Formats: sequence, C-alpha cells, structure tokens
Amino acid sequence: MIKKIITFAIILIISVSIIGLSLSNYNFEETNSNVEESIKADVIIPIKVSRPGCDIEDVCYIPSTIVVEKGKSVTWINDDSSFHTVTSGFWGEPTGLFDSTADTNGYLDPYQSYTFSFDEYGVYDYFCTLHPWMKAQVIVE
Ligand SMILES: [Cu+2]
Repeated sequence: MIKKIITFAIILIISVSIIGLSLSNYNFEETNSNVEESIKADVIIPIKVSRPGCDIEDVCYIPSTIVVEKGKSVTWINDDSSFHTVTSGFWGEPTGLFDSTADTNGYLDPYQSYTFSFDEYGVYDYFCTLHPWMKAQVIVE
C-alpha cells in the first residue's frame, strides 16, 4: 500500500513538473516575440533615468555609444515613464544638429520615438535637456 502511494506521488510530481516546464517555455517564447515586435528602436531610454545614477554605469541611453554607417538613421525610444529629449551637443551647449523636441512638440513622451539620419561622418555627442546627467554618443563611420 505504501509503495503504491509513493509511486503515485512520484508520478504526480513528475507530471506537475512536465506541465509546469511546458507552460513556462510557452510563456517565455510568447514574451520574447512580444519584445521583438515592440522594440524597433536602435537606442533605448530605459526606466528610472530621470533620477541621477544612470550615468555611473553609463546606461542613461542604451547603448550609450552606437556606431552607424554614414547615411543611416538612428531611432530612439523612450521606455521610461518620464519625459526626455535627444539633443545634440552637451548640456547647456546644444549644437542644433538634431533635437527630438523639434519633432515632438516639446519632449519625448513615454513610448514615443525619434529618428534622425546621419549624413556626415563624425562623433556626435547628445544629451537630455531635462536631466543633465543623461548623455551618450553616435559615431558615424
Ligand atoms: Cu531625460
């Protein structure tokens, strides 16, 4: 009798494990495909960068340095719940080459994106006009 109970318990545990495993696999694939569909940006403005600290690990824009071929465009997306900008130059010294605020009537709203085409070789620093610690670079080669 005890043997039967133990056997039944083992079978039950194995069944539950297999069902759990297949469910978790299913969810994982589902999540992955959603992420791929939703992210079409080259650079992400991640969450919580509206407070200082992202600059310590250089993750205010991800990636903080992006290399593109001449003539190609870069698309930024604001994944944060705060407003941000993508503005060429350094804080207090914008160069005027590109500025997301010109295209988006002020600031990049949450989940809003901004695209700029780079037609000249060079190293382009940019920053967020609202958060002086947010800075990154586009390298066109
Ligand atoms: Cu910002």
